[in-house]
Amino acid sequence: MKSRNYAGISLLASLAACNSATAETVQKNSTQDLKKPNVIVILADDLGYGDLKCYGAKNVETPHVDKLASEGIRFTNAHTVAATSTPSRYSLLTGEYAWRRPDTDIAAGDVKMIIRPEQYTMADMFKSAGYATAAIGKWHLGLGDKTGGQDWNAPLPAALGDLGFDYHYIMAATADRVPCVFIENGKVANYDPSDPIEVSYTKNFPGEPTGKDNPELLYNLHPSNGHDMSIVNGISRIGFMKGGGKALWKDENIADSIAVHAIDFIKQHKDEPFFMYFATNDVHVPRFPHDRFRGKNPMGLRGDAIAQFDWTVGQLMETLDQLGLTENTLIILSSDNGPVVDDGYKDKAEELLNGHTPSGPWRGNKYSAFEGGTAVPVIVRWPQKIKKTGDSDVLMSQIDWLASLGALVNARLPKGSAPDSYDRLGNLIGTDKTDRPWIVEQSMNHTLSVRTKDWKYIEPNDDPTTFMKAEKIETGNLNVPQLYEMEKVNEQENVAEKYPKKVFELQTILRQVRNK
Ligand code: NG6
Ligand code: CA
Repeated sequence: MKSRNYAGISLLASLAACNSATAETVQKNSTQDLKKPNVIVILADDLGYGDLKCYGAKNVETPHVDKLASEGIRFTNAHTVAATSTPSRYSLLTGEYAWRRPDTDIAAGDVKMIIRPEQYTMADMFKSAGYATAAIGKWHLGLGDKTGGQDWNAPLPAALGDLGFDYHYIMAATADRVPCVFIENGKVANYDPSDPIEVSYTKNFPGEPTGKDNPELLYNLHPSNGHDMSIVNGISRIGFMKGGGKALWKDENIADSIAVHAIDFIKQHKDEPFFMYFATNDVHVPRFPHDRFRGKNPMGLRGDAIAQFDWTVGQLMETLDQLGLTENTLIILSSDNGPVVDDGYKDKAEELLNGHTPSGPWRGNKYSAFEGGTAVPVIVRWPQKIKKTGDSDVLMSQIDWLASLGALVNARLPKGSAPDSYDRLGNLIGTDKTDRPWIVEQSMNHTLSVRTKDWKYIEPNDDPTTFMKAEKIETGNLNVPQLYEMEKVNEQENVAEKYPKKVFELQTILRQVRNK
């Protein structure tokens, strides 16, 4: 790693220096513990900082997640790398900032696999340390080796087996994007040879109904913005697809399907260390929870989807309990980006908020350069090691999880891999309260921000959209530098002109990170 000096301080080097101490501590501890911990990363979709009861949510009960938090550490200043799914997940799984690559924006359902097979991933890291590895749930990082025109009726030429995952059971993209099928180990799960699958993101297939032309065929969840292409299970989506037959998922069963596959994986690997990347569809649109969760709280479908997420977490916790694995399993629970209320379907999420604030105290939501885009809940539980439970306000970014978990399992990361990930294991398990000196956040339009404990700098950009009308979200875009005093008034007053030296300092960090 190159390091550059500014005013006598090498910012990147100082960050690197923090790491080695933790690594040594971990090495010493881990030789005492013969059995490596299982690691489960639970990643919710679009779950906001304020969407869990233990983070102050109104109108919804989340008893399982609350229990997890009460038995571990609840982080109050933790961030995703990006304010949308694809770049956020790319960064989490590779330890490389997504903005270093041009092809990591919100992915269509027919793009080729974005993480290249030769790239080092979190799964590779665990595999190298002797773990069984799995990815279950939402993927949204492309599959196969060509964009558009992929043959979904044959084994995919590139899939998660090439990225270090021994097993995968995933949604190809998102629930609102075709193809609406699960992929199991590189093939459509429950493939139905009598109804071959065709997918296009450019044109419809002759005679196939769409939400735009055939709204009478829609179930009672109509689009409010976009989402008016192919109709699958009475819900119109982004993109066109034909066929699928019995392989098509039922939206109300998605949570059950992924829970069942996760539980099976845990049971199969109960006697060896395992790593599971478990990414729920909840609470992304279309919100279509199972009947068991419908009508249970005043927030309607969005609240029901949060309850379904909580149930899913409970299922994993119960399985670990039954198998006696709770003590030595490290669970990290978080979200891929901040929350959104109306994300394109008329599900009454906005009308029924009833005083609930999905992003908690933060300004902005999903997509935004403001904190609401990337500030998310993070809960870490590992009963065997984390004895001091409670809150941690340490500044944290998901970019560091790969290197930190690598330190945990004594993995040797190959040179050049996970270039932006630093070992902050001590932060993650509560033994080190030193803040990361800075983190970098990415908004939907690639505006980068630098956040320190006390400050936030948002770089100027030319995008004239300051407000996304359909989603009712403040983007944080402005054509001049923005600087906020975080500890004082959050992101309310732009003080860039008042503190030019601070602006310069944070710009310098951004320049160094960009040029690394
Ligand atoms: C947007 C979609 C939104 C959601 C988002 C990706 C429209 C109008 N909006 O383009 O519904 O799918 O992409 O969300 O189509 S993410 O959490 O997977 O990044
Ligand atoms: Ca998301």
